[in-house]
Amino acid sequence: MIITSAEFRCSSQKLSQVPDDGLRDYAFIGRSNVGKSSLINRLTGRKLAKVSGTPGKTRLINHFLINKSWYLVDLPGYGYARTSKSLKEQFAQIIVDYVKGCQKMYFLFVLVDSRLEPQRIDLEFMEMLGVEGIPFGIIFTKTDKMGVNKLASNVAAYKRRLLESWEELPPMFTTSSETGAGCESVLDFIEQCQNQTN
Ligand SMILES: Nc1nc2c(ncn2[C@@H]2O[C@H](COP(=O)(O)OP(=O)(O)OP(=O)(O)O)[C@@H](O)[C@H]2O)c(=O)[nH]1
Ligand SMILES: [Mg+2]
Repeated sequence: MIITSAEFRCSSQKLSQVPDDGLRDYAFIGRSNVGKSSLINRLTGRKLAKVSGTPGKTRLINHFLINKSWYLVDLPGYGYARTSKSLKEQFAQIIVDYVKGCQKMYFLFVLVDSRLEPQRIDLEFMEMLGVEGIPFGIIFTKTDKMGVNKLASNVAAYKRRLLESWEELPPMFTTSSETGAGCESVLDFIEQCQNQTN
């Protein structure tokens, strides 16, 4: 898919403020600092989303209108809290409301750092998505930070871990916002979704 236009549409503090125009949302979620905003910028080839080396940069639900026909949605990260907090408390209400309640969210990309072994918070989050029947895929980020062999073995280990509790694996992508690797696959996937009528 070629992106011909990408523009910031709005930042929402709560679900009721999300654009209500029937256009589909493709949203990006994951732990703080995993690279959600960077990937949105790389996919669009524009500096749309705010990026920072300090976790917790994105605090609102940000809608970017793509090709005047669908949205990329940048969400706040989760898991950025003192360890004394329970897992549940590490998910801002805004995220839970959006993910569970947004009718126009068509697909959710869960971003995980390709360098790390499966993290409990991500696995629990995906578990919740499964229970709620929310369609999602996994994007392994920051692949430029390691060699191809290490990446392949990390992804294989992740799949093995998922297959302990899932019958089927979700769609998976490996990306780098630094080099642009894997971005085309993500856009092609969205294009296929856009070609589906429901
Ligand atoms: N090397 C490398 N660095 C990356 C990549 N993606 C993101 N980063 C860096 O990781 C840091 C966090 O990136 P963000 O895109 O702001 O992460 P985020 O997930 O949006 O973070 P929050 O909004 O805080 O939840 C920044 O310093 C980025 O430059 C990547 O693919 N490769
Ligand atoms: Mg961000």
